[in-house]
Amino acid sequence: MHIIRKPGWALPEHMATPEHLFWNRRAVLAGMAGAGALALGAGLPSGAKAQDGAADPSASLYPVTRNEAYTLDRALSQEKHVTSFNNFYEFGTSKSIARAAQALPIRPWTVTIDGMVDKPQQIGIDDLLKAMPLEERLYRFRCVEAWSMAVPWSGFALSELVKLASPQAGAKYLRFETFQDASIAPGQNMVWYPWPYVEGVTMAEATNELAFMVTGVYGKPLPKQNGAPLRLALPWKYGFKSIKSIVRITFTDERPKTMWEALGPTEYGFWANVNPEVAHPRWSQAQEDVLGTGQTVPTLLYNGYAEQVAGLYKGMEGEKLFM
Ligand SMILES: Nc1nc2c(c(=O)[nH]1)N[C@H]1C(S)=C(S)[C@@H](COP(=O)(O)O)O[C@H]1N2
Ligand SMILES: [Mo]
Repeated sequence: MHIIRKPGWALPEHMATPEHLFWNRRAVLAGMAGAGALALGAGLPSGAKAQDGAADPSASLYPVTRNEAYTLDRALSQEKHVTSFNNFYEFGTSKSIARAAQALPIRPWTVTIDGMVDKPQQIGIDDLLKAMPLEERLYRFRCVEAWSMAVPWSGFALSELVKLASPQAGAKYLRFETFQDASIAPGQNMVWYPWPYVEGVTMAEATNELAFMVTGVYGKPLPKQNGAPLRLALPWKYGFKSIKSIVRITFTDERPKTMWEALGPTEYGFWANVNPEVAHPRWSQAQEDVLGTGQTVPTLLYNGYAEQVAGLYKGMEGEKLFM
């Protein structure tokens, strides 16, 4: 296995509460049964095969032109690692959910844009892809569990979706919601999680140049295990902010209650900006294991994006910006 060596405290089960140590086993078993019953999932030799984009109706859109403003000082992670080492609790709490995630139907896929906007709408993903200017960006990615990767995402600036929605003056936040269907996603039978997965950003964060809606990776449509057909990427924040398989985006004047904040308010806050000097209550954030390399490197303030985002947080010293 390529899976990086990790101390026990960093296992995903420890992201939440202790009863999971018992209940997860049931959920994992349920997940295996679900995937086994699927013709598509069964018989796949590996997670890496499971994201073949050939059947995806958006396949002909990729690859898209790389935006050279967003490149990296480090090697890209290998595709096989990015697409087979995942966090997607809807499909189980282990990293090996790629096969189970193939049960998610991604067409038709409707995204609801609502709340405090002049143009509320329900838009099919293929219409959204046509309306948005697609580009590729190379981004760092830093999980709160102290591992990282470097990824060639395809997609569009979140600011373009904000324009499409035409927010009203009072809108201060965007609230994102993942699909909810426990018949597809066995993890959603774990009833102590406040499903659906919810994340949020401020309007200033949403319109920051770095905020990116991801629809593809490695020059192909996004694999289901990575959050197809639409996920968020906020490279200066911990990975749990990059919500997957989004069905609804609500503009609101209330700060969204995120799923991880609801589960562990003292460990996973709203801001979740990367800072090597502010430890998680249970582990250091000073370093990160680079996925697939066996290397550990120092973590950077705002994950290396301070220049673009530090200004967003001026005058907010009283807030817990780094949790
Ligand atoms: N809906 C949903 N989105 C999610 C998660 C999840 O469990 N469910 N996990 C988050 C976490 S903790 C991480 S690190 C990233 C992982 O993305 P990847 O599997 O593409 O690496 O997805 C984030 N988005
Ligand atoms: Mo994460």
